[in-house]
Amino acid sequence: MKILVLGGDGYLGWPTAMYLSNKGHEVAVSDNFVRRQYDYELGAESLVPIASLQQRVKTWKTITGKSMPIYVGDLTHADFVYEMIGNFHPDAIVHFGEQRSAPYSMIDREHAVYTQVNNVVGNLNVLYAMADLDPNIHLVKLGSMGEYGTPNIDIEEGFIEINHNGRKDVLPFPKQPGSFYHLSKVHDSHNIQFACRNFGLRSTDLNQGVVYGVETEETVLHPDLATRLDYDSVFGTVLNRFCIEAVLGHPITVYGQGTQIRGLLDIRDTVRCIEIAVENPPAAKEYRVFNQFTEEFSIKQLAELVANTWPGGARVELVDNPRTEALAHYYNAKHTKLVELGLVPHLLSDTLIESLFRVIEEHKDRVNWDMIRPMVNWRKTHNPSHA
Ligand code: NAD
Ligand code: USQ
Repeated sequence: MKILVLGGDGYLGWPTAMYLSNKGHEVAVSDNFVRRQYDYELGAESLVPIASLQQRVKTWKTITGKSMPIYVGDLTHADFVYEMIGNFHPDAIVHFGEQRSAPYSMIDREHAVYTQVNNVVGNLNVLYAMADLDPNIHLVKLGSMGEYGTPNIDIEEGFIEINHNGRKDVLPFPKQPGSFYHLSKVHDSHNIQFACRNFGLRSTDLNQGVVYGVETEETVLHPDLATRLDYDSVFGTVLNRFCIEAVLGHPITVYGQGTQIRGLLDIRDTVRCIEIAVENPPAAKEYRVFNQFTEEFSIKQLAELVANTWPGGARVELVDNPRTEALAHYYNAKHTKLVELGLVPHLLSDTLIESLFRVIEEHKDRVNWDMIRPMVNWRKTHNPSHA
């Protein structure tokens, strides 16, 4: 298949592009490099050094003989999106190309507006380009488990049957996201579902949990093929951060009491889930939702697991929670559809987080300790000068 990977320079987009290329698909990657720009803005950097996208693609070609065209541009520019899709003619578009940090979206008004415009407008341009150029293209869109929030009932995969006043219907599962970033994903989901109904598009919305790990079969082939690993409190995600904190000898920063529960998955399962979604497309006009995670953990469990696995041991510190999120809550989210289609999960208990520790050890001297403590607070302070 011809597959266009949007956000192909990112943490997950780059390993997915190589994985799909290795499986024999014809892959093109697209990015505007804004993720590298956020690093300059924050004074942060990937723990693992990363090559430019051009160098990555060149090394990939040298090692495997496979070409990977690059489209450089911003998805919020419609002309760019139309030209790219018209030029490459993909069978499937895998859309990773959004601002993906909840704390970044909560810095202030400007960052909230940027996040929602970037994500919602970019996604809308992709939907319109598909409708105008080829409604048969399958959009595989990265959403988030955080779209659902933490309701006091089981979370279904996208839809729930509701009985109300003697009538019943199958309706989108209620959404109660916890940041302006997560809200942008909810808006995307609604726009995609409407575009399927209205323009006859087909799409898979993947509500992905928190990803951990940094190595896939492809990233380890050469240092130029490595993907980024974020540890700063704005872009670093929880399990990656906890492992880095342990190796550094920094306390493991559990927000609140650590009783929050989240769905997680290994980066090797992310790339496989995308392959499964792409190779099993929905029917024309179908909008479907898969919950893409493999296991649930409380944040405290993750902290203890890391502290007990790191040979030197680690101190767990309960930090004032900078976020507005439910602490003690019910959580039981369905996640069977990808397994039914062939996903065999890498479970955390069988996974060598030792391999993550090894990569971190190798690069620990690059860490800027000032970037670890939380620096964004969800509860906006009164600031009349910015009214
Ligand atoms: P990332 O920030 O590393 O990668 C996203 C890429 O998209 C970046 O390279 C960025 O430059 C690019 N991009 C952003 N806006 C763009 C625009 N307007 N035009 C062109 N390119 C643009 O993020 P990631 O961790 O690889 O996440 C990829 C996707 O998966 C995101 O949509 C994210 O919401 C979702 N997701 C990530 C995780 C996780 O744990 N990392 C979990 C669930 C869902
Ligand atoms: N947390 C800590 N300590 C830390 C960092 C995080 O206790 O040092 C806690 C947070 O309070 C939160 C949980 O860990 O309860 C997860 O935080 P996170 O930063 O790992 O994940 P989140 O902000 O939800 O965002 C990440 C990705 C995002 C994706 C989402 C999937 O950045 O792109 O959509 O995971 S999900 O969480 O399922 O919504």
